[in-house]
Amino acid sequence: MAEPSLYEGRLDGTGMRVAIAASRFNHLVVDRLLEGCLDGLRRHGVADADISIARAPGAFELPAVAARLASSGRFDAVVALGAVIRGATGHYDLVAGQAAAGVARAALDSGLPVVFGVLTTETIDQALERAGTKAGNKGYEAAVDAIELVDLYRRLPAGP
Ligand code: INI
Repeated sequence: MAEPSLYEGRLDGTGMRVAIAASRFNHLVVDRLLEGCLDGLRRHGVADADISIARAPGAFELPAVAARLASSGRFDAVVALGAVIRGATGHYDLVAGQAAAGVARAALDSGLPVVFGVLTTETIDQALERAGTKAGNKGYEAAVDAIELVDLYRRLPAGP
């Protein structure tokens, strides 16, 4: 009996070129995500010379910036980092929803991994917990996800 085919990405980022789109809004939180993301990339073999960082004003702008980076042909993956905090905005749902949908669309349109490293929380404390304190660092996780996906895409059968 033949075994099922299993495709899984490995966590070796050697030689991978990664772009990070990071928003400036709530930079106290997002700068911690950026640190975590850089740490995650470096620890998995991505060279600093292969990392580019673009700063967007807010999470609402991340999809457009990520889409440009993804379509540039210069990167193997894009990581979008931001923090949308309900306490800080009356249009939380709009900003968070557009950021999520837009990042997903950038991934589908470009065919590249575009990872959603955007925190969506009720309070600044919850955001800080996920940016390098009690609950890990979503930027680090996003970096590891990007490396895994680049390798997975290389292994998956190519489309027509
Ligand atoms: N942008 C964020 O990244 N996080 C937020 O919590 C936020 N709030 O609170 O409004 C936010 N707003 C700005 C938005 O992303 C755009 O930059 C702005 O609307 C201009 O298009």
